Amino acid sequence: MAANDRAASPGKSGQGTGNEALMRASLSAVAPGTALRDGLERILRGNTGGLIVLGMDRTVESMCTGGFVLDVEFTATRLRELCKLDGAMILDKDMTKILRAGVQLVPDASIPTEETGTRHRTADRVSKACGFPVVSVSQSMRLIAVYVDGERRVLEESSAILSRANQALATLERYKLRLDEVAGTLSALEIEDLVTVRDVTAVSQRLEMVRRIATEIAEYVVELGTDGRLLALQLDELIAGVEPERELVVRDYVPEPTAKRSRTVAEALAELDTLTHTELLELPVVARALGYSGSPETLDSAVSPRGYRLLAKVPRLPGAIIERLVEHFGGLQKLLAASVDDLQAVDGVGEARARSVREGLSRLAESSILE
Ligand code: 3AT
Ligand code: 3AT
Ligand code: MN
Repeated sequence: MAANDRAASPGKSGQGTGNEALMRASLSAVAPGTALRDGLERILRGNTGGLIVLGMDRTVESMCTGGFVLDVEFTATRLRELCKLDGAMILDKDMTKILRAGVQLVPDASIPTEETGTRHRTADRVSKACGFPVVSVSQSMRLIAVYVDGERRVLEESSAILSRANQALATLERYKLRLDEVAGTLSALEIEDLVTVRDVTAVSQRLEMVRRIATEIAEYVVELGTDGRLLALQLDELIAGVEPERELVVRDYVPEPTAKRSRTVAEALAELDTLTHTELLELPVVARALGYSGSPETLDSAVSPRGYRLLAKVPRLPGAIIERLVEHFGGLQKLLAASVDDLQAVDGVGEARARSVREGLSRLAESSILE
């Protein structure tokens, strides 16, 4: 899959089909910093080629002819030496052992492949036949590729991946700033009970955009291995709290079910996830994903939050208590108006906790209005 394809539908990559997950795991297994990558780089530098199957089972066994049965511990240097032999190498699934070397692989010739060269046609076919990843090191083109069920990914230099990752990171930073803005506005409007569907939708939209670019960067982090440590730290810091916030907004605003329309929190979240990049840019479409009708009038209609998102900002308040508070009071405005005594009417809320909720909410109200 090309980088562009991935960028076009990153929402779906979060869930990951079986193949996507296996490709990610394989890229992680050959990422810089691993012994396998070290071995592959040595093969490249030595100007030989390689064909390595990352797993052994009956199917692989049935495709093996000739070669040597070894069953020795895997090391990068052994990998490089044994690749001087003609033929393929077979590792165990955990890549701790070299099971065979110098093997001629004979996959079913009826398996279609568009690769050229016997090594690469074989890699493609074997990956399709056995389900294990297959790595090729091309001698003539000097590149390393991973095949997973016929999908081929060429490994790139860390510097090339990093420069794309850093561009994505800069975009993420911009998206995050904008998200913080609209989320701050939403909090202030919630305190004053002036929220419209448009404000909620804008926050959901921005959360989704941040999440998608973050997914893309997380894939670079996998590919970069130890070269991506700094990137991973920056990513974690930027997206802290984004995933919970995404759910809290939906829990606050998903419309009560009516005869015509009903949407659960999980459905709304799934719906947001499936929006294409273009759909995500249109507020009415995002509003519809949340469960609203999505007409222009709807965007300007008033809504009130249940209170999950702001309660989550009160320190040390367990989820079960938040649930009961929302259920008891039925909305943020009532919670804001509740006295310490009122709050204590809720099961599990003693005087100390009632005070801390009261103070927490008052502090949020003050800071939101000042912004
Ligand atoms: P050399 O002595 O190295 O020439 P070899 O038996 O060691 O012969 P290799 O495995 O090094 O053979 O393969 C060399 C090339 O021979 C690679 C490929 O272009 C061609 N070749 C090998 N097997 C086949 C095949 N089944 N069909 C078409 N070409 C093949
Ligand atoms: P290069 O890009 O030249 O490295 P290629 O796909 O052009 O790869 P070749 O036909 O030149 O492949 O073959 C190069 C070597 O690949 C020859 C042999 O050591 C290995 N190889 C090719 N086919 C098989 C196979 N079926 N099983 C094991 N090793 C193979
Ligand atoms: Mn060749």
